[in-house]
Amino acid sequence: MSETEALQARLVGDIEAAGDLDAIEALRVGALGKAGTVTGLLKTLGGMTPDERQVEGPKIHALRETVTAAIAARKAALEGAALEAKLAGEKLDMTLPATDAPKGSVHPVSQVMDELAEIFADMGFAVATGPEIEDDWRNFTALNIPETHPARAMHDTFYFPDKDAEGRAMLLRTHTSPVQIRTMMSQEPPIRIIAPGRVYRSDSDATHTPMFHQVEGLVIDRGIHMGHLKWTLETFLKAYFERDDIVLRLRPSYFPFTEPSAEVDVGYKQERGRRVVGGNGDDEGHAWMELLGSGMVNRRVIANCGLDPDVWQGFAFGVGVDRLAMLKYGMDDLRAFFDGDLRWLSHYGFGALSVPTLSGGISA
Ligand code: 2U9
Repeated sequence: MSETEALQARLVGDIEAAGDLDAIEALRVGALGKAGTVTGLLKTLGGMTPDERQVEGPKIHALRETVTAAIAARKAALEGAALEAKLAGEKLDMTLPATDAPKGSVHPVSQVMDELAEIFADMGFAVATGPEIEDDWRNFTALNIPETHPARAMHDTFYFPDKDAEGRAMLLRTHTSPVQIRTMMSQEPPIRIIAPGRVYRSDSDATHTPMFHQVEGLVIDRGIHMGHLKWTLETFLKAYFERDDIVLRLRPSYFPFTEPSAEVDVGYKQERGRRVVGGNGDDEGHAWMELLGSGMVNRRVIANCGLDPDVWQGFAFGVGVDRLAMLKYGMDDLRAFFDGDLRWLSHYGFGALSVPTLSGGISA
């Protein structure tokens, strides 16, 4: 074996046995660096006769090529193995929750709306929604609210400057009732829906904001009476406040869209500076608080939607969602609901994964 062949065998053997990238680099410097063994052999070419150079030149150049290729191959193998090891150790479970990412929370109004949808779904009610920009026919006329009714005054309603294509005045809905009008005109009875959503009134003080949230309910079927209304509201409030001792008091009232109409009071007790719903309002230490409006749907409203009021009857009710949230979760200022203050939201907000279910607990 020539000197060149012996050197090649030794170098290739060492390279293939190199355990890491540092060892490879040391071998490269030792062979191909300025003072390297292969570089040294290349330098001997200058001192050779042309005949010797003709024989030795190709051998030494081939040695350099072989050693260079062996180093590159071993380096690639080691780098590949290092990457595999790194990937195996860096396994990322995408199903785990983020730990130090900033946390958002579910607004109490959204939470309460989810609770309402869950409670009413259990009683067979679907959730209906509709546009917040409405026309005055669906918002007022269809609901038996005459032109002269105070609710129509510019003072309470946000009107748009232009009329729609049919010449109807456009406005921001003042209640969610136009959703029920749309449902009655597009669906065959029986109807059982709740309509939760934003409503707008030109009103602003400690207990009124220009935008607030309502949920209204509507049942249309044959032979519906006030007993169905009272049972539904009682069952709803027991589920919502998560207690069985809810007592209702229905007081005669007036709304253009219901006849007869009733204001619904609920018994409560003052405890540690806040109202706690429950008990008979006439009992010692208790009082009544007005909570909902309700009634039998006015037959004129049923007829306005193209249904025969001698065949179809129904009941309806309405309640402020913000008010329901304040009563259950103990907030005292309505305006804070719409400030977007992160400290308020992190205090009163709900975890994104705490979805209300009847089986899992409504507000658990
Ligand atoms: C149709 C027929 C009847 C919905 C009703 C009330 C009584 C009511 C208020 C409660 C507090 C509004 O948010 S609040 O200020 N609502 O008193 N709402 S009956 O009656 C309807 C709705 C639609 C077709």
